[in-house]
Amino acid sequence: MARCIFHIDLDAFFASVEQALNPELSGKPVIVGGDPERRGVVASASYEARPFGIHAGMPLSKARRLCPQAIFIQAGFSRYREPSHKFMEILSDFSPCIEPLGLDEAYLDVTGYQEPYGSPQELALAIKERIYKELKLTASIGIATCKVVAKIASDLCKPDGLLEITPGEECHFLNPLPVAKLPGVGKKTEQVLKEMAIATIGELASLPLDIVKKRFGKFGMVIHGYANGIDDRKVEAPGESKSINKQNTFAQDTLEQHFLEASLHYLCEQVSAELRYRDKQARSVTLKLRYADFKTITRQVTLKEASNVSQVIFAAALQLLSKVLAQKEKPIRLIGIKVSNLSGKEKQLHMFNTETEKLGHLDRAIDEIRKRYGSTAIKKGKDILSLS
Ligand code: DCP
Ligand code: CA
Repeated sequence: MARCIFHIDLDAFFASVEQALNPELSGKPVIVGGDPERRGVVASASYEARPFGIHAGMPLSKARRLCPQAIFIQAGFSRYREPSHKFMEILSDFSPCIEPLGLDEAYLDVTGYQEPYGSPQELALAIKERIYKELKLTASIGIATCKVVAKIASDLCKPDGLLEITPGEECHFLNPLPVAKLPGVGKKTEQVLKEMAIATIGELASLPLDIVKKRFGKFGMVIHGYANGIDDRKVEAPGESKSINKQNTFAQDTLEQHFLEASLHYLCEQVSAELRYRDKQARSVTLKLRYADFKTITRQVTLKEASNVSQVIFAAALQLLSKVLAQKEKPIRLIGIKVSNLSGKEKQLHMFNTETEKLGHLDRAIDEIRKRYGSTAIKKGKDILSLS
């Protein structure tokens, strides 16, 4: 039986929460970021601000120039946590098979759960109605037989949209879209495909698999499958995930050691914070590097004892990076970190390991400050380097 998968994404999440909290902002261009006089970028722009060309990631100073009448608000993560929890709770009332992605999006496998509603679209409308009634937020929902098609569909019907791609229609829907719509295809891959005279998903789909595989390796097999509407990934509850991954693709390939280390430090901070948030500790740390020619390598190390302390994870990752850099001088396009072999927080720190214990306290203090004042409120030396 074909699966019925929803991808549900809240529209302009941070900006919409601000509008829901303050009705005076509704219908107006709202830009959530930091202080535009200082350095910072747009985190979320309301749909009223988007016709001015404003999008996430744009420097706030530019956003101010393009839309001076916009209302600028500094992100307050504590204001977004509750609506995010409630959003996930609403979704789990419709199907137990939910996979949250970040704060404001989730996959929901509703196979079999749509019957009482008459159709998947009726079920999706019921979800949208509940979200609006309880949170005063709009959501866009893509419906398809697999994750990748559902995600692209929700993206295309924003804001406040609903788009169902019925079984068998996947390729018809995907074929004319630009390749950049495929998850995982960023500027670099897009450029390489362009050099191969591939601009649309349909063109990628009809390339022989071995050509794509030769050019992009394993990653090529994945995007070729996606381009053909093939994606067997299950909708999995986060509790079931056995690892945490973070990775970063650089704007330019690099071999600059300080930059690589700073990026790695930032990624280690992120995975460690997520471990602490989930009350987990990791025993294995894996470094992933993708070179300019798309060749990808991984190197793994097992820690003496499980940890969620940023500095411990970073030290392990740095050791792996240094070893690789000493062996190979080839520009790098992507760096990633994975922590796995996870355990609960029952593990006690050794009494005598006061240095690690202190670092753990420091991490928790930083988590608390970031929770209250936002992720950019406090930075360690290496992160500042990676941002500059
Ligand atoms: N976010 C951020 N920095 C970014 C991108 C996103 O802080 N560069 C935060 C703010 C967003 C939230 O994550 O509100 C969700 O990200 P989305 O990419 O889903 O963006 P929006 O929800 O704002 O808009 P859209 O309607 O396009 O989903
Ligand atoms: Ca969103």
